[in-house]
Amino acid sequence: MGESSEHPIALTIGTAGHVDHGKTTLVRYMTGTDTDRLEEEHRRGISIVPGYAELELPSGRRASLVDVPGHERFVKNMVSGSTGVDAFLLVVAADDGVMPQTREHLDVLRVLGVETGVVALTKIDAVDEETVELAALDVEELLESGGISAPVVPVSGVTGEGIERLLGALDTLAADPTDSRSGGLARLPVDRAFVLKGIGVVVTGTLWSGEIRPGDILHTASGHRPRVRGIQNHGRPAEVAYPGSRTALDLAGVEASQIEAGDVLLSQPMPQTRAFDARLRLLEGAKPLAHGVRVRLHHGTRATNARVRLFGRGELAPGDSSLARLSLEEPLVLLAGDRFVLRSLGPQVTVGGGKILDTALKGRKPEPGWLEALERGDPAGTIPLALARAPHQGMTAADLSLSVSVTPEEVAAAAENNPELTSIGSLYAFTTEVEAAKERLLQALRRRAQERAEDPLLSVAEARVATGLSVGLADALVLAMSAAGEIRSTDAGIGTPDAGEIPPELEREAEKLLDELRLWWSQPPTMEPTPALRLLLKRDEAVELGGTFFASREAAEGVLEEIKTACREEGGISLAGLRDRLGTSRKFAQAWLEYSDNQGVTSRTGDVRVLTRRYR
Ligand SMILES: Nc1nc2c(ncn2[C@@H]2O[C@H](COP(=O)(O)OP(=O)(O)OP(=O)(O)O)[C@@H](O)[C@H]2O)c(=O)[nH]1
Ligand SMILES: [Mg+2]
Repeated sequence: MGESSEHPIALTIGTAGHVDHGKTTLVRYMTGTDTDRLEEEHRRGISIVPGYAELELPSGRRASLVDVPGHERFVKNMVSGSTGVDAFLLVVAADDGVMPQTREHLDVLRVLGVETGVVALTKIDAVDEETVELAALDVEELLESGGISAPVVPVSGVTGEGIERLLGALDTLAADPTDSRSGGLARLPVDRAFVLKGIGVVVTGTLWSGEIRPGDILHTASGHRPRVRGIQNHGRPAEVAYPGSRTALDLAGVEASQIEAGDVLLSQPMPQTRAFDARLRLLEGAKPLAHGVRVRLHHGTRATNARVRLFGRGELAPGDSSLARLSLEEPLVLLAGDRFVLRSLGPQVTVGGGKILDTALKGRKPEPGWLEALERGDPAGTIPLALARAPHQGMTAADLSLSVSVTPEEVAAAAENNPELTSIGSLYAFTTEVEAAKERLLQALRRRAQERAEDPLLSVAEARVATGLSVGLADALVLAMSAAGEIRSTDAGIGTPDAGEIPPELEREAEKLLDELRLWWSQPPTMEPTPALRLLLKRDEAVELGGTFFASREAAEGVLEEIKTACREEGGISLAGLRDRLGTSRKFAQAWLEYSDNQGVTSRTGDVRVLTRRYR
């Protein structure tokens, strides 16, 4: 437990090398673990699937070793095992020298961005010194051609000769804290999923980023939400799975049939991607790659067929690179910055690979300028470009982290150093956009205050509709502007700072109108609902009759009294009866009777109104 908290970013080392060159033997010598777990591996004397062991280094630091198979038929398993490793342990048998999968594995590692490591020149007990020297030269040449520098250590996995030096060299390797660029997202590509009797569903993998703790709810791409019951790291219970660590999870809430090797467990739901834009690199030894060709794409512990579309060229030459769009036959959970490996479909060999630049294509045409900026990876350049794609919305630091592969700190620094960027609430947006949005919001509120001085508040939703702001930006603006006193925010809605105070002119107008209504009494003229009238209605000083007549509250009460009296005296009142009592026209009598019905004073039986029970 002590060790893991001292080294929260775990070092993961992946073996590499041609079949039978002694990878598993070396791992067993160094760790005491036989990584060939399968009966078939023992029977055939070769590794088939990746195996895992813990290695204690001379400094006391612990590393995870991933032992991959060397046979050419299992390169796909090697690719899956090598995903998430920080460094390589390339094993070359001194009696055999550099062989095809020595090269192919090194190619895969380079494509995956794993360029540091150590070479073990093994089986030195079985050959003379001269053969060891020749093999060493062979290896040096291979490394040089790949532009890689790594110590070459002669060893024997049988006698243990040279192992101490090898461990010393491995101890100098650094783990890559890849975590911060994914905004804290935990991602675990599953390499094994099985059922343990008495425990349940167990999955294993190398945690790419983020942290996982018991009790966490994780998400699969197919929508399952397993809960983490327990965590193990190399067979020991662990409180936390740290980025880079070898992780076994005991899961609740998921059936064995719902999760398999190749799935990705995530700390938050993520959309799957069917196409992405990338920088694609073709290996020196590969055949030219034609526009439109189908290939096998390996990402994490998953592989799918894909079609390659090269941007602005018909063919990619060996050793060359191009921006390209890859369309997948099966969707995958991908993030900008992820590496992928491409293998040909015909003879299945590794032909190249690359780095994902953009997964959020949304049907857009390729934009080389944008992709080149993403590729340069300079936050000061990419953040404005990302914002420019939906300028009215703004983006959170987490959105930006996921879409252009920057850390939240880089987002904050970029916003601080660039006056064109502003942070508002949890959003980042262009200063001009924020200013314009503020102005639009204020205008909408001022317009409302003018048109409806008696009811000047808008709900946030109404304000959004009126201004066309996104939900996130509207909420952030409302919070920021009300905190700054630029708008007034109440439970009833938002308004200009002085919203709710009735302008004196309107007050005077309303008073004048009320006087007129009182004079007209039961026979008001038809009128439009002006602000002054609406203010009287809101204050209950005026009432509405059938939508076209408005009378003073006193007149309405007087008329209702008249109706009640008539009913009590005569048992009911007809239209003509009320017309005569009020000395008015049928039109007004009709409107008042309907008003009386609506107020629950009378109800209609035939041509006559009678008092409702309440007023009898
Ligand atoms: N003499 C000698 N034999 C070795 C040494 N290392 C491995 N071997 C033998 O070489 C054979 C292959 O060794 P493995 O460790 O299985 O080779 P591998 O690289 O893991 O093979 P794959 O995983 O199938 O690619 C076995 O018979 C080992 O006993 C060594 O240092 N000296
Ligand atoms: Mg092996």
